[in-house]
Formats: sequence, structure tokens, C-alpha cells
Amino acid sequence: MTGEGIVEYKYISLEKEAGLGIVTISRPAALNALNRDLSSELLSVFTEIEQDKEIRVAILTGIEKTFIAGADILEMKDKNSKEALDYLTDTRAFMDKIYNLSKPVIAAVNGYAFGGGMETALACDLRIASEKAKFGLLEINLGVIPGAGGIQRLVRLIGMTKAKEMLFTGDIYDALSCYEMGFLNKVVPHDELMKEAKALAQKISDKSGVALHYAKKAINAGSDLSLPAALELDESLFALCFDSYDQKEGMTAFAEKRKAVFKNK
Ligand code: CO8
Repeated sequence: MTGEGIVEYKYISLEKEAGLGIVTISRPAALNALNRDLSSELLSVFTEIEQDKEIRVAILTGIEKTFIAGADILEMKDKNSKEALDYLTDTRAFMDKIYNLSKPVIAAVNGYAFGGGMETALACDLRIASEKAKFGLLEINLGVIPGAGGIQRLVRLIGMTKAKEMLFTGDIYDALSCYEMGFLNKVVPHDELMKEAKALAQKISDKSGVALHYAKKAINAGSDLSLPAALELDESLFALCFDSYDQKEGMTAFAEKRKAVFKNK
């Protein structure tokens, strides 16, 4: 579907509104636990968002008191290691899709973000949370560890000290503590979560999509490289901006003392 409107999946919806793609997860019977179908739908929706030229920034949120309460424990409890690896495929795939998406993705965390839910928030670029949100890597309490990228992303984001504490204790943390750890960009009153998330998304969506893509790539790919290699990456992405319409428009608008109108190309 192009233009404004809502696309419904079984467990999620995609609302397209003024350049934003708002994905809402709704599996209330299991507190939005990531079962196979939900993971596969999340992979599909972010593939759709990548391809939709009208969506410039995505927001991911949940319903009621839950963002995502983790992977579906009942669905995975009897698996052996080979089956667990296979089970992980779609979950890792949708999180990697979000992480590598050419557009910014904002997690608007409305409530519980446990286990795979916290890993999902970690795969997003920015995280705004309701003051009622709760976070935790609870896997240790179940005899497992996070497997979908959350460990490495958390360490890179907040450092080993707090990451090991979260992983080893399986404790639940409130939004303010997570903000202080550097895990969240902002904590807002519960009723203002979507208003704040949309305002941030709108502000970003006015920028050049080309420059946003390269900025995200420079940070994500650069953080896996040595400093000299990362600086080379920054340099080459900077140069590539000069092949875009948006660079010409941005600098011409400055010279003409007017606001740039970017076309994301
Ligand atoms: N999986 C399956 N069902 C769940 C899950 C879950 N993660 N979380 C909640 N539910 C279900 C409950 O079983 C319950 O179902 P029912 O009504 O049929 O009994 C329903 O949701 C409501 O839950 P509660 O009654 O427990 O609700 P409360 O408000 O009392 O408690 C909690 C909320 C604290 C969130 C509690 O439900 C809880 O502790 N849930 C489990 C949280 C957790 O441990 N998450 C980590 C899961 S492991 C994981 O994420 C590993 C990721 C690895 C990578 C991904 C691999 C695919």
C-alpha cells in the first residue's frame, strides 16, 4: 500500500502517517512475546518499510503495559540446541533488519521490555521510554542467555560494567535507571510517549534521507572497526554524500538563505 493508512498483519499493524511508519505490536494474550509468527511479521514489516519511499523514519511500539515481554518461553522450552538455533533465525533476522535499515528506527517503549524485548529496543537507533517502562535481561533466570544480538549491542552501548550486572542478576530496572546508564535517549510521562516519539521522528524526517543513511552506517559499521578503518569509512561516506541531490540542495539552500527541501536521493 502507498500513501497514508494502516496495514494490518496478525500481530502487528503498520500505520503510515506524514512520512512516518508506526509499527504497533499487539499480542496481548502473551504480553507481546515473540513467537515465530510475530518475529516473521516483524521481518516482513521492516522489509516493507525499507522499500517504501514515503516512510522516512519508523517507530516501534507495543500496547497496554507491554512493549515485548521477551521471546515466547512456552514455544521454545522443549527445544534442543539445533532447534533453538533454527528458532532464533527469524528473531535475529528482524532485529538485524532494524539495525541495518537505511532509515532511523525509534523504539517507543511503553511498558515491559524484557529479554528479547530489550534486545529489540537495542536493535533500534533511538529509545524513548514511558516512565512506566521496565527493562531487564531476564534470560539468566530461565537458564539461558540473550541470543539475538542483545549482549553485544548492550556492551557497545553502555559498557561492560552495567551490562554484566544486568546479564548476571536478571534484575528488572526502571526507565530512569536505564536512562542514567545511557540506554535510553529520553524518559517521558506515559501519556506523552507517542507524542514525543512522533515529534522526534518528525524532526529527523525533515533531514536528508541520504545523509541519515550514511550517518547510521558510519556509526553502526564504524563501531565494529578499528579507529583508522572507521575514519576511512567516515571519509568515504562523506564523499558519497556529494553524489546526492540532497547535498546540492542543502548547500544551495544555505547559499540562498532558505530552508532546504530534501528529496532523499
Ligand atoms: N513467553 C510466553 N508467554 C508469556 C511471556 C513470554 N515471554 N511473558 C508473559 N507471557 C504470558 C504468561 O504466560 C501469561 O499467559 P496466561 O495468561 O495464559 O497464563 C500472560 O502472558 C500474562 O502474563 P503474566 O500473568 O505473567 O503477567 P504479569 O503482569 O503478572 O507478569 C511479566 C508480567 C513480569 C512480564 C511476566 O509475565 C514474566 O516474567 N514474563 C516472562 C519475561 C521473561 O522472562 N522474558 C525473557 C524471555 S527469554 C528471551 O527473551 C530470550 C531471547 C533470546 C533470543 C530470541 C530467541 C527467539
